[in-house]
Amino acid sequence: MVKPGLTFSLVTVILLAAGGVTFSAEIPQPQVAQEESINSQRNDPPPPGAAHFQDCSHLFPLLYWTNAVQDGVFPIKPESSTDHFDVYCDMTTDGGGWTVIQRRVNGTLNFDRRWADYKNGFGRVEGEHWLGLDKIYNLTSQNSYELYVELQDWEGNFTHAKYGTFSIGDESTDYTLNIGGYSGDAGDSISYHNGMKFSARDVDNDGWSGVHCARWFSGGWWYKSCTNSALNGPYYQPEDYHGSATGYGVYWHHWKGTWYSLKATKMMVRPQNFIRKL
Ligand SMILES: [Ca+2]
Repeated sequence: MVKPGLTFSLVTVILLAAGGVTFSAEIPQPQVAQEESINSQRNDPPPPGAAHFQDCSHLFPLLYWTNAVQDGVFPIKPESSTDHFDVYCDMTTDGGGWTVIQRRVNGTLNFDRRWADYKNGFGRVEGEHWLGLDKIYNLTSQNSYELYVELQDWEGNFTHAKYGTFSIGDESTDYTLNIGGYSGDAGDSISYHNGMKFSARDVDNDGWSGVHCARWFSGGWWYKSCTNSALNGPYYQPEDYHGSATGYGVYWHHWKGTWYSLKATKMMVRPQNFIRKL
């Protein structure tokens, strides 16, 4: 798979140009599915070179120049993280280089959880998961990041919303959301939440006194009063969902309306200065 010497030196040049990344010749391989949750401790040493990749975008040039571009699970270590951890890298959507922070595909994972779970993350990165607010902070505080939201309905349609600016504060700010610069075809259902703190079923930081939005919508989010989007809401199979008669599901108001529960969602981040076309 590895191209001969010329290409390899190009890899080194690109990685150095991308931020002085120290390069070791080992290419982290996508890992096979393992019975390990986000919260479990990793006692094994990091794979060679793994600790040098701050996110999936830093790994992308290496995969590109070795003809190994593919989506998969890779270990990364953001600058402010004390240890490496696994993430799912989307290396194919919109130029690739995306680090996935949230994913719903089949409803097997419960998202109606407490603050500690949203802080630390839950699920398995190769399937449905929430990466965790601390890790999202570690990622988005090391550079200027953008956010890509991909949505799928039950008729097979995909749509997306992209935000040129995305970061969250650390826990001392209750993970305050900083978002802007919408583009895409899904409609803008998150800018409304800019500047809001995160809420979960046991923590009410929303902008509506007397109402606990995270309990009402059954999932953690940056609620205001209350929300234009609920990507962490309850997951419904289409035969079980009957709009307002059922209640709030997984929705994005500006695409399918409030009373349509989506089939799949994916949220992922990438540095703004990522070079799409090498
Ligand atoms: Ca409230």
